[in-house]
Amino acid sequence: MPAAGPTPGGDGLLEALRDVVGHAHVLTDDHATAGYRVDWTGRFGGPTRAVVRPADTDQVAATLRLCSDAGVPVVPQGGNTGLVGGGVPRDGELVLSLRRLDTIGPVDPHTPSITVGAGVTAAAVQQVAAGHGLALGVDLAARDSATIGGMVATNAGGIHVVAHGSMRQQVLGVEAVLSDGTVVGHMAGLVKDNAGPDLGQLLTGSEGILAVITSVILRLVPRPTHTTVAVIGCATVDDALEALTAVRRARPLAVEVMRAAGVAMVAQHTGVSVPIDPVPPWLVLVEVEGGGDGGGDAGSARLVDAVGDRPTALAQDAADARRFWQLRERHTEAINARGVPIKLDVTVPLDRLADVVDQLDAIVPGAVCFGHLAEGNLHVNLLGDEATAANEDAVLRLVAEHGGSIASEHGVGVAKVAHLHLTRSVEEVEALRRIRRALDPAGILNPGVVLPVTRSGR
Ligand code: 2HG
Ligand code: ZN
Repeated sequence: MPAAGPTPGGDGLLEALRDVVGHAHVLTDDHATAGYRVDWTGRFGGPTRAVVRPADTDQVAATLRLCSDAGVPVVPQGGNTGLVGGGVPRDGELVLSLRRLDTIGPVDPHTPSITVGAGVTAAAVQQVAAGHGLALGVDLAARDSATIGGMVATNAGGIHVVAHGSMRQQVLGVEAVLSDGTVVGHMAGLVKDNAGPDLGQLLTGSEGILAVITSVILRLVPRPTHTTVAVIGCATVDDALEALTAVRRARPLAVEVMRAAGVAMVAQHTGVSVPIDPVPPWLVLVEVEGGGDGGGDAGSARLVDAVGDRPTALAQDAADARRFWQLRERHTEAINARGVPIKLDVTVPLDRLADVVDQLDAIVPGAVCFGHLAEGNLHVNLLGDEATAANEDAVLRLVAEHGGSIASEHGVGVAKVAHLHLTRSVEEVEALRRIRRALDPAGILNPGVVLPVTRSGR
């Protein structure tokens, strides 16, 4: 664990910050800042000058104004569930924790939508939305800790993208603070609003380099009353893709993919058994709306129709469904139990997936590979002797050569900065840099994240 940064006695900035957020919310000692300084993977992190915990937008604005004036770099942080090092300090930056911005509601049942503070967790939104028969369209394994501000800032994806899109598709309004303390945002919450470019969409996926998100209006979707979950065994990648195409007709909420070795590792780690014996090389987990009864359009009937004669385990009850999902969602934790991985999060065009997997197996045969099949989003985790910079480079180049993306849903953070050029042109990166300069002239917001730092330090 990296040590806390120096906190010089009588530091004028820290005193001024204490005046803004209160003494108890400027953390400087090692113990208090520990959970803010290292990311979930244990791979990224560093010392911090202080962790500042504002309670509202005004306090965020005052904090940023002080930091801009002092030229002190700031790392905005939500639930600290990121996996690419974009929300933890690297070199003494101040951590701006948004978790106390946890106002939730109101719900507009007609649009339908909900207004929430940046620090509200995905699980909390789901809980409030459920009370209205609604749901947040994005769901992910880190739901209990991941905050809405962070999820918008990283355009989080998760397990329901096939049905509802990623965070970008849920965002109807964003309030944010620029580095000089200016509050910007459009919180009308209109579904249709083409009165010029959409600043909220610009900030969605900007990873804290353009502004600090303080509040969001999110679209909600109808909450399914019943769902059916199945695990389908597939012999090859092509077979899994055929299953995907068939399953799309059943209007899936989720189509996830796992491999035998990864599933065996999760089963061993969690004690959850694999529902298909013998375990097939590829396992596709599908969830569709609708339960087991209700005639031809019931979820189970649509699924059975789609899977053909592949070996399939159909969840018989909620406990089965939970077990099937654990085999998928607990990959991350099972991987971490084996050591600190290099996490690659790539999109591969579906028509190249079989080729890419063949070549991947030649480069890193031990990689733990799973993900969101419908989007071609593979999570390639390198462990042990395979967790090398050379292998990371080879995998990302392979993906880029096949027209994929080197950062599918976790973002660029600091982890992928050196590889950004593989899928973003020089002109694109320069355009982003210009936008950043315009919005953050002091250059204090998350330096070193997304964009390579230039010789001028910007
Ligand atoms: C998931 O889909 C997350 O479970 C984490 O995006 C992926 O641990 C990973 O590589
Ligand atoms: Zn994922």
